Amino acid sequence: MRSAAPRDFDLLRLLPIILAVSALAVHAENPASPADLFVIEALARQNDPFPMHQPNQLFRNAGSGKFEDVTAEAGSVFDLSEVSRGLAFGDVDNDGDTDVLVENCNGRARLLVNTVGSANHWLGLRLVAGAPPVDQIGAWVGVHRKGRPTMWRRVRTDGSYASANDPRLLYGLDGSPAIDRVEVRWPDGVVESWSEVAVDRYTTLTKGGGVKAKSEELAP
Ligand SMILES: [Ca+2]
Ligand SMILES: [Ca+2]
Repeated sequence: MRSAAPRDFDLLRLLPIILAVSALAVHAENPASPADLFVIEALARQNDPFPMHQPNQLFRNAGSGKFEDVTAEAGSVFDLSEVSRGLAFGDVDNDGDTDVLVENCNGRARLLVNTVGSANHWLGLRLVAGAPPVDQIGAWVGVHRKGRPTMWRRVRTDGSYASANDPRLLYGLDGSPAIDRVEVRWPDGVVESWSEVAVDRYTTLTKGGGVKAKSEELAP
């Protein structure tokens, strides 16, 4: 086993979905791209103080329902063999890509800082309501762009075992920053729309601050 020092992972323009003992989704760099897999598994060993340790794995979505193992490209942290059980996702440095916290039993937490880069534009949103503002778990948010399918995301923090994710939404915009509007379907069914939302940064959308609208299409 190599050094236990955590290291950045750089998977070049990927959108990971990361799986732990339980499964969850994450958007790292471009949520419009196919999803990849980060797998934490359990394997029992005899006469070992931490018998369930095992290296984690990362899989690239090759499309057509197939995944390829890209663990060897993902940095030395994947050489470690630890008892990983929880994964939490969030953009800890607010640079538009999703970073990953791996939580280990009887061991250090590992923060994997995404170094995928900023070649593509992105949109970051936080959805709140009330005073003090509360994150609106369950809200659906659609980003409408000309000539492209609407990208729908749901505000959520759930996913992996004993872990909670960043409730903010992250959208990859490829090379074009143009957005027609952002449509929010709040948990109580109210629909609002925003036409001016800055890209390449995070923006907080507060319930009541948009234009009341009728949803033109149903969120998934
Ligand atoms: Ca980041
Ligand atoms: Ca980054």
